Amino acid sequence: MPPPEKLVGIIGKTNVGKSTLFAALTLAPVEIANHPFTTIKPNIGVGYVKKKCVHVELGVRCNPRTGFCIGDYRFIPVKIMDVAGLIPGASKGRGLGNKFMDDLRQADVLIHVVDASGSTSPEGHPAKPGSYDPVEEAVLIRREVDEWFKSVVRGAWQRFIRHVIASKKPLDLLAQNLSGLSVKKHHIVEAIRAAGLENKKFTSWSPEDVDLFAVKLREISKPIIIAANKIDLPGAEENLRRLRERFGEENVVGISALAEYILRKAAEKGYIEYIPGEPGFRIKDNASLSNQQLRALRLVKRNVLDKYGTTGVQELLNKAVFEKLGLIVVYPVEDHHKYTDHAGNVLPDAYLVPRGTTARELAYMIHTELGKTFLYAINAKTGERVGEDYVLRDLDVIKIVAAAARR
Ligand SMILES: Nc1nc2c(ncn2[C@@H]2O[C@H](COP(=O)(O)OP(=O)(O)OP(=O)(O)O)[C@@H](O)[C@H]2O)c(=O)[nH]1
Ligand SMILES: [Mg+2]
Repeated sequence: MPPPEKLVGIIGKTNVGKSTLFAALTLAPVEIANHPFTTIKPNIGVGYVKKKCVHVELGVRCNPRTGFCIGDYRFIPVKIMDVAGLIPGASKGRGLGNKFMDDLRQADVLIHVVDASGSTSPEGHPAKPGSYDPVEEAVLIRREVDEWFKSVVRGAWQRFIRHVIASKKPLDLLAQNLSGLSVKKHHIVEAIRAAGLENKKFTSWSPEDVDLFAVKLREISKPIIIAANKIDLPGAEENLRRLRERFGEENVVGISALAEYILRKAAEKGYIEYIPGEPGFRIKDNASLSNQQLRALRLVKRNVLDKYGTTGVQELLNKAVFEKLGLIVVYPVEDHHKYTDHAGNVLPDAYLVPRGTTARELAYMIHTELGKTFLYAINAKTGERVGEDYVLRDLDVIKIVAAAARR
């Protein structure tokens, strides 16, 4: 069984472009409209991170089983979820409240979409660009996200604390109670340390301690990257700079979800050649575009590509998955000379795995039996044998050698 697909959640204030970003990433048909609370039920789809494929280095052409290759790049699937929008005070029941956030309990990383042009009111009503402050929006909405997370953790904590005295392994018990939040034991250990609570007995934690732990746990187990959206509109560039100043350069990506959506749609219909993340596109010779379509493409070029280089959308997803989650890409193969599986497919799988994953852990991800009967692995690039503790490197091509399967 390959590693479970990562889940990227899209959150933010209502009417800032979350569903537009979702549609640009997945090309799934979803409702998009310029008023608050268009999305109510979550949208789930598949998007792709983009990475130079190892086939370039190996001089072969690959046959991906999941995802695809275009030119030198491998597009590897991740799950994307778009949910209803928040407004300030959501944790107190304003707008649609924050219960719908429960749909995101399994998310591994969150993309927080902010209207960098300041053209939506706190309640999500459209306004002239520059009317509102995106930094304030980002701060207020993040607070709502943390309030949601705190309320879920408080519930889990109460179940945990009732049984902790009888428990021999309290950390495992806590992890068990928090498993619905897709939280791992190492996340919990880190959060306890980050909250400065490592020397305090669980039974003497105050409600404030639990809340602080919850916020740290959110930061560690569901890191947030900010998508400063609508960079095509006036004033957004300056706000992008301010958002970066406030939240850190590495935590903010300027995007135009609408521009990416227009390009992806036009490419899907065969009007243009466009590869996500590229700085340009080419209108096909035989494309018969209406004046309106031509105008839209010209605006994308002038207001986004010429000014910022790209629409930012691919960079955003890549940063969320590779940087925030610290994942690398490895290619398991069965034939380490031809880089194929048993059916002769070249480089069939590209796995997204955490940095630090060992050869044996990879074997378990491929198949439990392969993990159990693991003997050694072969680094296909060098032909070297490596042991179970070998720590995988980015773009490794690995064959696992195991004892004959027991029947
Ligand atoms: N100019 C500009 N407008 C955008 C961009 N992205 C989205 N929009 C517009 O913003 C409005 C809201 O878009 P949606 O994607 O429905 O927003 P949402 O956050 O999903 O909204 P709710 O589901 O109602 O919370 C639509 O009119 C979009 O066309 C962008 O990059 N630039
Ligand atoms: Mg929406």
